[in-house]
Amino acid sequence: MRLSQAFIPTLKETPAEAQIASHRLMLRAGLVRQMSAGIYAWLPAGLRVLDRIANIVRDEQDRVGAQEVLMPTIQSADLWRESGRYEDYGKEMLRITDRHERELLYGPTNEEMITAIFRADVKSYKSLPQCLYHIQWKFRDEVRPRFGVMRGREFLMKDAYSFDISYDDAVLSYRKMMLAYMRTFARLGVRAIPMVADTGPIGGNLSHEFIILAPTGESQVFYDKAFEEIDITENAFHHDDPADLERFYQSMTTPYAATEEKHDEAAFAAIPEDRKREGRGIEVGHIFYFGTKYTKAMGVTVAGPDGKELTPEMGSYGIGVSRLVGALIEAHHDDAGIIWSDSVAPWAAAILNLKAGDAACDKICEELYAALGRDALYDDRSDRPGAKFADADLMGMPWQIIVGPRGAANGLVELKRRATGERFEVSPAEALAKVKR
Ligand code: P5A
Repeated sequence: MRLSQAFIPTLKETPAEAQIASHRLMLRAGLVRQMSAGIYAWLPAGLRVLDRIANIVRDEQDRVGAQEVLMPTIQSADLWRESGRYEDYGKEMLRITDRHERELLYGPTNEEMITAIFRADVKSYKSLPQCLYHIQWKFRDEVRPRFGVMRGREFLMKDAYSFDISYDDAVLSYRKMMLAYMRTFARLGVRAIPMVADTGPIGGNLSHEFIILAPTGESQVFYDKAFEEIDITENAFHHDDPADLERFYQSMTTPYAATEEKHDEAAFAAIPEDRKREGRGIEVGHIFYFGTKYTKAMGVTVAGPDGKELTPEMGSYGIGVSRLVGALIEAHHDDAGIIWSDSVAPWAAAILNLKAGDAACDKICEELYAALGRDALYDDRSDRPGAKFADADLMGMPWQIIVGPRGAANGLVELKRRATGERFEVSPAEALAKVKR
């Protein structure tokens, strides 16, 4: 993308309504604009990040055998009456009436709908296990939407639903999803810690929240240093091996970790002083095991191996895809702006032409831009260098290829790593080799 033609409305001033860094930076870097309270439009740079996050989430869901579907945003009230949640859900649910006076709602989650889809077509234990997911917009009429996309009213969620024939199998599904989540967050460039949680309106008696650490997090969290020592990418846990899943689950649930609601002072006090960790955390995912809560209420059975009908066991698994855009910024930014990881950055590199119109600078920049294609944001504007440096730092691309007249005359460019500030004087070919993702 050429910056001179791009719709990336960056702001110099800090917007007054934004209280936390990620919200300020998302507005200043031109990622989103608020359309009404808690409802955002995603602009080109923001949408690129949202899509990249969704694709990593998708990839790790597919890897553990979950299958993607797409359910509608609008649901019928009758479906929710079957589970008894239509009344229970209260004011957070956006209720709609159509022209025939039929009651509809904008889905805050999809347990009932997926259960109805399963009920219509699955008749035998032979079709199980099944795990289906979608990445779809949700609406929750939060009393106090705030912090930009972190607590929105309309937000993008990945929600998966598992169906198993026994408690033991359901436990395997739960653990497998926990592993998929740890892999997902590692690829997004953040450390997430699973913490025992309340189940709230989803129900059930087992759930874990995935918390990433950031000073502006909504809740106080307490954990053992052990979580900083586990490298999920190096630890080869196989998701189809029950023994590995057991080992993995133990490593995630044995060391102490809790949010303030579930905090146990005595258990925390027992941890050696130098291993105690405390901070603020952001919930980026939440998984639930709730057994037969929905299948029973909605009359779902399948024929078991002995011919008797059995009621499938379920779990549901959520990731806040749009919240993650804000959460990743909370975790990685500095005074100058956003610091994207290579995996989610809207563009792998910014090309900064410090003297647009200079033949040598233009030539090198055009060649770099042609080689990087869609993965580069080319600052071809005729602004002064200071403005270009500031915008590139604000937008946070992991690499900056800085092309100035002095270097260009000698066939050299400067390559800057946004995260560390390191700079290297290299040939354009060397810069390309480093930057390509
Ligand atoms: C699990 C999947 C559920 O809804 N049903 C389907 C279960 N869980 S949850 O914890 O309520 O939500 C899952 C994740 O969605 C994100 N999230 C939000 N993001 C932005 N704005 C909101 N208002 C919001 N509410 C929930 C969180 O990341 C949460 O972990």
